[in-house]
Amino acid sequence: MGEDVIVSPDTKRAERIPPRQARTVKWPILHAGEVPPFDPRTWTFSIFPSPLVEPVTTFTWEEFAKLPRTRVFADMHCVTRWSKLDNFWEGVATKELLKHATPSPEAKFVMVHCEYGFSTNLPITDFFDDDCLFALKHDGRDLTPDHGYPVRLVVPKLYAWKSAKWVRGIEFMTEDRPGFWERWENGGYHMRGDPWEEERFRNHE
Ligand SMILES: Nc1nc2c(c(=O)[nH]1)N[C@H]1C(S)=C(S)[C@@H](COP(=O)(O)O)O[C@H]1N2
Ligand SMILES: [Mo]
Repeated sequence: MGEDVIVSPDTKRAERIPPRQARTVKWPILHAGEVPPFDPRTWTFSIFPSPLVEPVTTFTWEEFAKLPRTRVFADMHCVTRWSKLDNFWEGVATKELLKHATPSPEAKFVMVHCEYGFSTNLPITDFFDDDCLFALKHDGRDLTPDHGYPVRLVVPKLYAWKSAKWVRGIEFMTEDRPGFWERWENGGYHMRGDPWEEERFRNHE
């Protein structure tokens, strides 16, 4: 592994499988709804207009694809109890966005918005962690449509439902708000989702 690869801290644990998870070698595909089409002429990535961030920015596909890339080595843990170790991601670090827009200190949470209305919420500190990125590639190849092509978020330290596929934008928030899987009607998944603490469901808070 080259020196420019960020190794996610959880991969350095002596025991890399969180409690009550099992290792999978294949890569399962998991999402609600259909796989969206991708049209590079109309695709955009938006920082949602809000008094919490300046300036308001929208990237075209051409612009987003040209942003500097980072590489992250990380494990992935789905709340349905599979863990896929040794993933090699390439993409745009979430921190890269800070070169284009400045969130105010009142921004404490981020909502990640995806195709077809999917969303997921994160504390801003988790979102801007060093190993958090908008991935375009996995193990050296473009993401497949099923796994989020062209761009997905990867948040190694949290359960994989926070690693939103087919991302189209982010919203800064002062207060936390549930995303898709976090809503009661979709299962009431945990607002944070730390696999090491087994933060699976909100009603276990
Ligand atoms: N847009 C979108 N992203 C999503 C989901 C979804 O339903 N919609 N499901 C999440 C869940 S529950 C998991 S476990 C991971 C699975 O990623 P994979 O299909 O690439 O393994 O995607 C996450 N990202
Ligand atoms: Mo999941």
